[in-house]
Amino acid sequence: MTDDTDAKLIEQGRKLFAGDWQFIWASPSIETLPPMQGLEVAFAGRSNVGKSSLINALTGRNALARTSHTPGRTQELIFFEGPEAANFRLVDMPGYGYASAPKAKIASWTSLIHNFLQGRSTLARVYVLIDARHGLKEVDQDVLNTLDKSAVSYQIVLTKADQVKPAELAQCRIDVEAGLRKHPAAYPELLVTSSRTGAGMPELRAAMIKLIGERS
Ligand SMILES: Nc1nc2c(ncn2[C@@H]2O[C@H](COP(=O)(O)OP(=O)(O)OP(=O)(O)O)[C@@H](O)[C@H]2O)c(=O)[nH]1
Ligand SMILES: [Mg+2]
Repeated sequence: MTDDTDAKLIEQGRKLFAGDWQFIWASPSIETLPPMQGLEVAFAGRSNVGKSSLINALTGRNALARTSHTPGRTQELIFFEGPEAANFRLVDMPGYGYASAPKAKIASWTSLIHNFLQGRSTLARVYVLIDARHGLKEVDQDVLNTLDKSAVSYQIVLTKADQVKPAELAQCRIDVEAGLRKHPAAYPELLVTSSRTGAGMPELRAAMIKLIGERS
């Protein structure tokens, strides 16, 4: 890609995400999803990794998605819609691997996440968020295995980059990239972000513009 196209995608991304974003739907179960329409991009990851915060940082809105210090804040699939003409939605997912939740709840969230990731034709990409302080865990591998079996393209996004030193971040990248070699369906490159500083947001927005271009 040339620098010119890069700059163009970044500018288009800025515009799309500066537009009007709204909450449209919350699904506690796979039976209550909104009708499929346009394209969707979902944010998956362990509890507390920063999925809801990332949606707020992308859209430049403080409280579009609800965030919390305590894990388990998002308990449903939450759909947000961008400017009408774009026909593009973001899906905030419940976190997985939240150990202190009741067992039945964990089981129902896990099946909701796995079912959604496998059976939604409007789902154009899944961003799997990994905390830059913690790296890939076994529960992440389970989700990557599910994604490998589905037809959805997915990419890893490191979060909370502001919380680690450059050397730690570099090591985390190396470790996650090594872990991804077992997952040929994954995008080999990682995106590095911080919702706190805004790092990586222009690139992530541009990646979604590129995706919309490829899929329409
Ligand atoms: N320092 C820092 N903190 C962050 C960042 N992103 C999120 N956080 C914090 O991490 C905590 C969890 O953020 P959420 O966005 O609620 O995480 P989540 O993945 O949606 O969590 P669940 O909905 O419980 O699965 C909050 O206290 C956020 O302020 C970041 O980039 N940097
Ligand atoms: Mg959340």
